[in-house]
Amino acid sequence: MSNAVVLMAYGSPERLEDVPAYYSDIRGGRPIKPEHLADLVDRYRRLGIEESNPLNAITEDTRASLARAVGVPVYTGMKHWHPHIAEAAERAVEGGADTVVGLVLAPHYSRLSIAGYREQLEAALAGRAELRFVESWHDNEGFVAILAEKIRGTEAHVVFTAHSLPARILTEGDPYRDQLLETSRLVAEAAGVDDWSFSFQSESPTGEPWLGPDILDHLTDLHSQGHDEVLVCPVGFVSDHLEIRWDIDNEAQQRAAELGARLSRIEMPNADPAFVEVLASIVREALAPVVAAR
Ligand code: FEC
Repeated sequence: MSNAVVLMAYGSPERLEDVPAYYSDIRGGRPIKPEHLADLVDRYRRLGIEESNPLNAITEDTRASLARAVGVPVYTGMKHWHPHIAEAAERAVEGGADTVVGLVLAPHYSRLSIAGYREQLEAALAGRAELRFVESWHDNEGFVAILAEKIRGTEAHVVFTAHSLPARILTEGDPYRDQLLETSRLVAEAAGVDDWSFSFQSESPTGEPWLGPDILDHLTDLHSQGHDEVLVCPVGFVSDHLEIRWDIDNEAQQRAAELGARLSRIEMPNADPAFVEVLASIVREALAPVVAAR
């Protein structure tokens, strides 16, 4: 009887030449306009990923630290790049696991995000091991405490952010936005911060309406309300990657500069020991009934 963890992340192209195949995987085979591909290649080039890629390196650090913390094999599975979720599942089964914890490095559930990770993992395991899938950990006390620590005492207006999704999720009863607002409220309360708001970021050009407000419009609105100092706390993400280093550090920073406002952001949890301990506690909780039954 043995356990394993499949730790899942979005995935990121390792080299610039991987970007077309990576984008095609994200689009699920639907057509990509050449100007959108060129724009994406340009963003990755300007972040300097030719040599190495921050998201993949951070995920590997997190994986190794989590394995040490829980004393169980942890395999990385990427949704849109290598090693794919199916490869991680295969390694877990080959390693003799009969129970697999599926944990995504994204705290909030949506049918358009977390459900996709689950489907890939379930299909790959194909009943060969019991799956204990963590659907959401947006209100985890330890996670909330880590973020609260990063904004406590700030004089700036705090803007919590997360990846936008197509607006149709609201009519489909998806909990994504409610969970994001709950995390934001819990973090603000724990930090004793009253001056905060929420906005989405990183909308994709798919031709349908996405959830708003987008951070760039939101910064303009905040400026017109007299907020000239903003601290961005991206609650929907946990590591430094394209959506942080480009969309916040570049685009939002530029918009703030145009407005004459100051924008800073919190350090992402990445593979910090306190954050790895939060992940470890989630894994232990998921395995508790299994351990008790043995
Ligand atoms: O650093 C990196 O290389 C990867 C950064 C990255 C993360 C990420 C997280 C989320 N996404 C979510 C939803 C969507 C939907 C679409 C979509 C498109 C993209 C594209 C890139 C990209 N996403 Fe992403 N996302 C990251 C990167 N995302 C690149 C394609 C080009 C572009 O739009 O700029 C639209 C798909 C479609 O076209 O049909 C929807 C959600 C998350 C947060 C949860 C998670 O991490 O899984 C939700 C990191």
